[in-house]
Amino acid sequence: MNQKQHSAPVALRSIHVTDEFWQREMELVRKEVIPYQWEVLNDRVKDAAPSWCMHNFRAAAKLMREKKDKGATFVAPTYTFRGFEALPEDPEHPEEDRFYGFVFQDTDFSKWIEAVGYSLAVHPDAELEKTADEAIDLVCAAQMENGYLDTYYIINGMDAALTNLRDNHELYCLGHLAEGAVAYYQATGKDKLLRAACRYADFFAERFGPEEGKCKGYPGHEIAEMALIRLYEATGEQRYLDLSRYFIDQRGQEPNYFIEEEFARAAREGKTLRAPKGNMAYHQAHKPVREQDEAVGHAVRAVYLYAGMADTARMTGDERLFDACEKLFNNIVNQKLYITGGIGGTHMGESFSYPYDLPNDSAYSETCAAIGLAFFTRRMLQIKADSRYGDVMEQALYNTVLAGMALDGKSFFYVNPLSVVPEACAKDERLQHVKPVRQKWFGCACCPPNIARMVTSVAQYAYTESEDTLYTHLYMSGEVDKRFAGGAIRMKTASRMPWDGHVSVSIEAQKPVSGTLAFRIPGWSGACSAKASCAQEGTQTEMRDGYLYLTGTWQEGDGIELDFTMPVRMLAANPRVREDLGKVAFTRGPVTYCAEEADNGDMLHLLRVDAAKVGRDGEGVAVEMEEKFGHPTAALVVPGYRAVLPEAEGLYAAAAPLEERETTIRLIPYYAWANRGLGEMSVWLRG
Ligand code: FUB
Ligand code: ZN
Repeated sequence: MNQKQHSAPVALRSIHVTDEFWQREMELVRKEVIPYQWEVLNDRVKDAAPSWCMHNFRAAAKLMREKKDKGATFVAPTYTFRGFEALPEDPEHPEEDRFYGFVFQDTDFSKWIEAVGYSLAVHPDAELEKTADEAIDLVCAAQMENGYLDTYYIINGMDAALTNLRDNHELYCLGHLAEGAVAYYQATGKDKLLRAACRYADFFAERFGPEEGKCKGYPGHEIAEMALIRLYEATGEQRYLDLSRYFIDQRGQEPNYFIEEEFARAAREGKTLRAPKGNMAYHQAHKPVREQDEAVGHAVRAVYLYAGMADTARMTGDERLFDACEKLFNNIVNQKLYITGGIGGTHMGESFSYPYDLPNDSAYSETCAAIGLAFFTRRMLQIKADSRYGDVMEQALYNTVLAGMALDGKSFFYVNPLSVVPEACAKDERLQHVKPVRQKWFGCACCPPNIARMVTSVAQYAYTESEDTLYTHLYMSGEVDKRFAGGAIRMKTASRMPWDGHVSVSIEAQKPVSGTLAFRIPGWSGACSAKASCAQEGTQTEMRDGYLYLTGTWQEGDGIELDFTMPVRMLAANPRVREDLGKVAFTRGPVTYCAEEADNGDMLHLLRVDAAKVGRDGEGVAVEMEEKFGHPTAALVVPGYRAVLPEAEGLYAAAAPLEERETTIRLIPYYAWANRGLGEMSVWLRG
């Protein structure tokens, strides 16, 4: 691993996004999602599944207060398991002392405060900050003296804390809390939540580790690994890096902690357990991480782990760990990635399926998993700027991540299918997990707040920096400030991505400054040209791993013009993917397209693309800019046919060529589907 290539995300304060496309998304989150989510966290939204999140913090804070007031006479509740998801018997009258919701319900707050932090970093808002500060006061009031902070156990009985790391998410809650706390601290300079997160992390750092007598466990749902690195980077405290590394090194080692834990739990409950029930691959604990070369198990857990592995590999220079990340990345790309940038082929365990099993209508493709894939690939880019990682990051962001949220920011997808027939979703129990329209909220609300934190921080996926290089991974209009050893520059980008491949970069600088500007050459671009006009001669150009490096002395008025051709691409899947054989899908730039009933009528399976007319470079497809979705989008108009239904309704007849009539097939960006009511959708079409 070449240390010199490492980079870190540019601070949000140093980036000013003015991009037509991303600015709209960011404003949606700021104006719609963040306030809406706060209402949901407080169970004030009719027709949306209650969160119970702030209710739980209130209940835990009350317990803590009572403990303080009553001192020695306080009797802590004894652990009562009320289910992985505990709901009130009478939803109208929840009991104020009870814990409700999923065991990880605290993370609804943590993700919200993280998005708030990112938003405040670029858009100060005194009222929002006040609400956030009050929420933080409540959360901190729920923290125990020893630093422990998970309302599920605080309320249900601390005697069982740390007895089910595999399923009960205490370390997941730590991870999200740390991520939220760092974001809020970096935005506001207020460290109350950061101190709480550190105390909770310290609680684990004191109890977990290789030393004798310490717990040998690790997270059942990963995220603490990358969050602890973030805490380490924010505080400089070595113990957080050590703990993250410990979790990574320990996962999947023999004896398997989760199996031992399960036996211990059974013994504690007076039960006899013959064989453990847990599936270690689901938790990526089936073998040590450096030996893992296939992405398996719960998809969100997996990519969160890989992100943590990449972080740790970067921080420690661990080559074997990086190699494992690289193998896992390749495995995802070569065998397990939907063309929409989604991952997770099966709803069974919300998991990766076996190689090349990528069903379209029953896809799971959880929004959080695509977000996790962006986490992982951005971290791989931080180790090594290689456009293969950037391509996948971009594919996930522009397609499945954005599809997770309606264009008005008011409803969300958890599952992101590539083919939908509403009647099938309603009547086929195998598709119970697939919703043909976005939902206002979810009892298990992991995805919407994850979108909020992703979109508000998207600029940190566009730009990373090392001491001497500013990397551009995604193109979005705006400005970024970069300080090199010899001075600072402001780099301005003008781009109409994802609809147009021309990118114009200009430099502002008070004096000439030497440094390197690196630009990603997207894998989708047919051809690319770059022209730098610099006042000072001698700019060096180098192409490496799909990045263009321009090294020189930059001064006011210098500019770079990048041109990426953006052909319409008609793609076929590897024939090993049974579901897609004989079908084609369309992409243009980073955007994947789909056909919707609103444009093409129902029974989309009757459509067939005229591949010959489309042509090798997609020249037979018309690209039409339209305003249909409240912002400019490019639609594709594809030559094709529609099969004519026979008059006879009987099932079978002698085989004969299908009667077809010529038609055009209108495709819209996948992220924009399901914004025009109920209807069919399909990414893959017969071709
Ligand atoms: O377990 C926490 C979150 O809930 C997971 O990341 C999601 O897949 C959902 O199961
Ligand atoms: Zn989710």
